[in-house]
Amino acid sequence: MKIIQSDYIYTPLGYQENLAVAFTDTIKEIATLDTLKSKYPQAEVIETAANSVLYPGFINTHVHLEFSANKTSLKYGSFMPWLDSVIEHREDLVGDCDNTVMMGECEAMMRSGVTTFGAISSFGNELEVCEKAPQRVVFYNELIGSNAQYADMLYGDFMERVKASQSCDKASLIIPAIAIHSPYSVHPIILQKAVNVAKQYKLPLSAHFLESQAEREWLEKGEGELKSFFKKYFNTEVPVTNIQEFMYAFDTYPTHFTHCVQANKVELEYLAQKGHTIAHCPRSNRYLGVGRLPIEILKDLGLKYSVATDGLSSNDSLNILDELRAGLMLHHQAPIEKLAHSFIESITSNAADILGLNNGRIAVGKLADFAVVTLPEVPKREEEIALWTVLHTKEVSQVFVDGEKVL
Ligand code: MCF
Ligand code: FE
Repeated sequence: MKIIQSDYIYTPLGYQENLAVAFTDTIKEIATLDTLKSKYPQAEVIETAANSVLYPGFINTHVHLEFSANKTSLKYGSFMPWLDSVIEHREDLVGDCDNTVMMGECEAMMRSGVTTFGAISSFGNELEVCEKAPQRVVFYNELIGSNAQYADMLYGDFMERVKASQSCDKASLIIPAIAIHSPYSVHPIILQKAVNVAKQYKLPLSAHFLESQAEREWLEKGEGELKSFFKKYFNTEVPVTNIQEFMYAFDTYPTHFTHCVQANKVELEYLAQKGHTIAHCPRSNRYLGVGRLPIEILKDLGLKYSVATDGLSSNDSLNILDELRAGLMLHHQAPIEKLAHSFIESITSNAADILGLNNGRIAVGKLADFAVVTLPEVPKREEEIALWTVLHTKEVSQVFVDGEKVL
């Protein structure tokens, strides 16, 4: 048994003072330090610095580790030139991205307090790193392929990767999962098969959806910049699906849709009604010039979102607190204190609910994943702790995963 105390604890009831948490790999009890010490006299007591806040470990629901080598290769500014540059540099970038580079990025995420991340994997190359990484990893095996001719082969390869992630050692904290790349890049036949696999094994399911204006135009009219892209690289001129058909394919299984920046109100309402959720990537959206997700309307629609970093293919760091700070700037019209609260919720309890994990909250019975944030001085008002956390934390001071101290 371990006991950790800090000046504040972020609980489902808000920031609470003068409490401590007793835990093994799960949270056993929350009470005053004296109470816990007398109840568990053998427990190791963990100190935290003054002005520390104990958070449930942060969760980054959407990241592409295999693009971790990108710094100045991919073109930013708008979506299609970016996609062209991915095609041009993908091989080199993936080749340059060895286990050391990827592990470095897992550690960078950890220093920002991330104890769980959702890794989108195109080739399965990241599995070894994700097994060794200290964090829990929702390992999203990506399905991609719009050409019916190669669909069976691609699906076969995809299923091999799914199986490999299903047979990882329990101690690796790998959670197998499925990612559909996008409506423009996945043939509806294999899409439905993959959704059925997710349903059968109850695997977390995710898909990039309505990220750019080009995607919308292509799916709606078979026109726009994606038309010349498909003509050039795949010698086709008709989309394999449309917005509705793609969305309906997920009707019976709650899915985490990434971006949705170009979704209209009716589509967002539909996603909400079916119990789906959104991964919101502020910096990726800004760097690829795709627009702003109107997060201010999501609450009324009952649509849950997480804030996530996406990969270094469309970002400058995988630090989740860098992402929240960028989000505060992107959504400049929103009341800042409330937004900071919503963001913290989005990377803790919301993210855990979205991924179906028993963490993300400091409450009895939850998994003992924690991040300790140390504020530079005494917070003068409790209602601003979320904001000060986001603004002042470049790196957290301690991290625990599954009850073990990893930082
Ligand atoms: O989320 C961003 C932008 N939207 C789509 N895909 C990706 C993102 N970052 C990396 N990707 C990957 C995707 O997983 O890019 C590849 C896919 O494997 C290119 S799709 C031709
Ligand atoms: Fe992505």
